[in-house]
Amino acid sequence: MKFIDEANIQVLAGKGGDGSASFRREKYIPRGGPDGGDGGKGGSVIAIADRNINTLIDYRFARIHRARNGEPGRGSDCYGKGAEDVVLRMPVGTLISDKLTGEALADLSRHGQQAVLAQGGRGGMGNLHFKSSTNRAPRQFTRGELGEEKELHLELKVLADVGLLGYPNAGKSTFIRSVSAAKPKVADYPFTTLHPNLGVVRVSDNRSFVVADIPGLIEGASEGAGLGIQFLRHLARTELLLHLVDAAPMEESIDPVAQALAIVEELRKYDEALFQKPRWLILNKVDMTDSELLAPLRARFAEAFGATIPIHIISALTGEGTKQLCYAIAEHVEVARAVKQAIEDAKPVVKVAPKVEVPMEILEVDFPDEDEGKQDESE
Ligand SMILES: Nc1nc2c(ncn2[C@@H]2O[C@H](COP(=O)(O)OP(=O)(O)OP(=O)(O)O)[C@@H](O)[C@H]2O)c(=O)[nH]1
Ligand SMILES: [Mg+2]
Repeated sequence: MKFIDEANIQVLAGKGGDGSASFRREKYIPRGGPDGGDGGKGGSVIAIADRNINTLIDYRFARIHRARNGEPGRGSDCYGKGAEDVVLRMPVGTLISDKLTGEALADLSRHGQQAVLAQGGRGGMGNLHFKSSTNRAPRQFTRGELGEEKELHLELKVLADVGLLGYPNAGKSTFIRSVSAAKPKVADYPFTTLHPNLGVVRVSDNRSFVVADIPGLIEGASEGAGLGIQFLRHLARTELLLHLVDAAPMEESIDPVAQALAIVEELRKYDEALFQKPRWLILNKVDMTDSELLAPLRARFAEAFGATIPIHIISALTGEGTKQLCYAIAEHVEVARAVKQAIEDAKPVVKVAPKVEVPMEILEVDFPDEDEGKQDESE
């Protein structure tokens, strides 16, 4: 079961360009002043949270992300060009940690949030930088700093927005197959599904939600009957539960209303919070249901569950009613997400302390040109 999406990547920032130690040499100015420019900064590798990206799958294919080096400074006051940063777009909710130390580096919890994964090296200083009234012909310069390199572990908890609940054979897996690209096994015997499956339902561009299909529940599940209720924990963070009901049971003795009530009772025993979540009744297999029996059945459900419970009638097999249902779910989920986001936005932003800069080592060059040396010594 894959409720966690993960990837390991390597990020390599660029080295800063070296500073240049150079003196002006023009035809009629034999002893020109220092003109060595600074090196450009190395490119950094930066992560940015993007709500339009849902998975880390791209990072399992592209593992190495390298930013370019800064260009070295040159004579004639030429500064080296800085390298551009490499920007990696990741899903909101991605946790980034150092693979070797396990240290958490960033938690991309909101859209647009950025984190520097590998800092590009600073450019070195050219000798022009060291010019002063007492040092008119500086030979000093500094080298560009090395860029950071890290092995990172990316982790994304794929949170289901919607959970499917229901008796075995109600058609939960058939439903997720018909509305998403997920292809869990479907069969006409109970407990076909043995572990949870996630499916992404895309109702239109940029409108999608994730559905979790879990193994069926039966009466007594909270005491361990069937596969038990262990899988209900996967529904803890969903915004909506869809309770699928087989509206056309094979055995005439089965009463869909009583069966559905029994499952809700298991839910209540498992966790009051889950029981209190918004829950819709989905009467499935309408293609098999006698149309005359449908209205009375619906009325019995409304009576048993309360008139305010939303009831949808679908056929997961033929697709009847599923499109309207998915639009309604998308709307519900969007409102719930907006409320969550508003709560998140109201939290104070944690500020990261700026990195302490290490002073650069100052190097000196020896110019073979005697004249320059003498001039330097005389000052
Ligand atoms: N006629 C008809 N059959 C359906 C419909 N939905 C599901 N079925 C059938 O019902 C049987 C059970 O479907 P599943 O999707 O495996 O049911 P499930 O709820 O996932 O079952 P478990 O994984 O065992 O809990 C299969 O034979 C499906 O083809 C429907 O809308 N109409
Ligand atoms: Mg199933």
